[in-house]
Amino acid sequence: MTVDDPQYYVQGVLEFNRRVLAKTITLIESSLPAHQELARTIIDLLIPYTGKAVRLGITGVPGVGKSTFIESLGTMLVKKGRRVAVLAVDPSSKRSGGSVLADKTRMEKLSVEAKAFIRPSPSGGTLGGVARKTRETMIVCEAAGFDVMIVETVGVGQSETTVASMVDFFLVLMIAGAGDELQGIKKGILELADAVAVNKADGDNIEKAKQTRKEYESALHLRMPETRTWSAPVLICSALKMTGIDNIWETVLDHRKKFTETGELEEKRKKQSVAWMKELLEEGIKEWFYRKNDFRKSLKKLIRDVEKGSVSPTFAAADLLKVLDDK
Ligand SMILES: Nc1nc2c(ncn2[C@@H]2O[C@H](COP(=O)(O)OP(=O)(O)OP(=O)(O)O)[C@@H](O)[C@H]2O)c(=O)[nH]1
Ligand SMILES: [Mg+2]
Repeated sequence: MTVDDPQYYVQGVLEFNRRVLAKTITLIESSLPAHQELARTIIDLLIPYTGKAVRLGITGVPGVGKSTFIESLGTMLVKKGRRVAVLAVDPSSKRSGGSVLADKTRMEKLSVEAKAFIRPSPSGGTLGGVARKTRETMIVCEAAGFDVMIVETVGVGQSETTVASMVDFFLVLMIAGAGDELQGIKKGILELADAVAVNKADGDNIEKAKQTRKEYESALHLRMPETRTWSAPVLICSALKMTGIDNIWETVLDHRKKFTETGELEEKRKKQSVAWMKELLEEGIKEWFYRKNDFRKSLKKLIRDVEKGSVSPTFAAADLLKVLDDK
């Protein structure tokens, strides 16, 4: 089999061949059209082998302890016999030459585990592009037999909504302390949370963490329960001392059990798949549109006209969209 044969990758991934796994992910991350087409075929062939893994998303502001938490949770899960893949969505990856490096060193215990796989965020491009690559990588990892996917993102942009849309369970990490921190949380992020964990509950910080937990509990009570089956609990943990981590994992499993029984998990995943397809479709339409040469010329001219004020934005847009009527 040659390296442009999809079967080479599919078989390698299914056999848990690490070298082929890495090669497949490199294809997914490549921007060459030929690679992307090959990657699409591979993904399509691998999809039937996926769906069983626990998909867990984790967010929190820089410094909250995401990497330390994932290291602790990951090593705990590996000890339980799980295979853990850690992926990241960080569209601002330009800054993260450092972050990737830092994570490699911070997750030093997990990264040497044979049953673990750590892949830093695909770099460059739009959030949509980074998310697509991470979603596809997730599929490849699941097909390879990883049964826990941890997707990490820094909670400072749109990326947490994106990650929440690709996982079964979304965990928001918080830090104990300053009372006004509650106000500092981006509106909407608590809406996404299936659980909140107050991290760094160790040493002198334990009492503060308990206090913060109470504050978040009342903040969360103000919102509607997520579903009839679930309302997000607030937990405390220390990623550093590895306390409370098992409790958080139990919560993830409890959520999974309940959502499986009610059919909500399947429903959630269906919705996510359709939303993903629509996202790709819209992206594709935009790309196709902007690639058209005659369109680009008219666009340039109309931009100048709109700037001058000789044509209204409404008219200009309608005029450009006329190309669609010709088809
Ligand atoms: N005391 C204490 N310190 C912690 C805990 N978890 C993380 N830290 C420390 O907090 C600092 C930041 O931890 P990271 O795990 O790198 O945080 P992060 O959220 O991954 O940060 P970014 O990658 O920059 O977004 C490090 O110095 C950790 O050692 C904890 O549970 N207790
Ligand atoms: Mg980190």
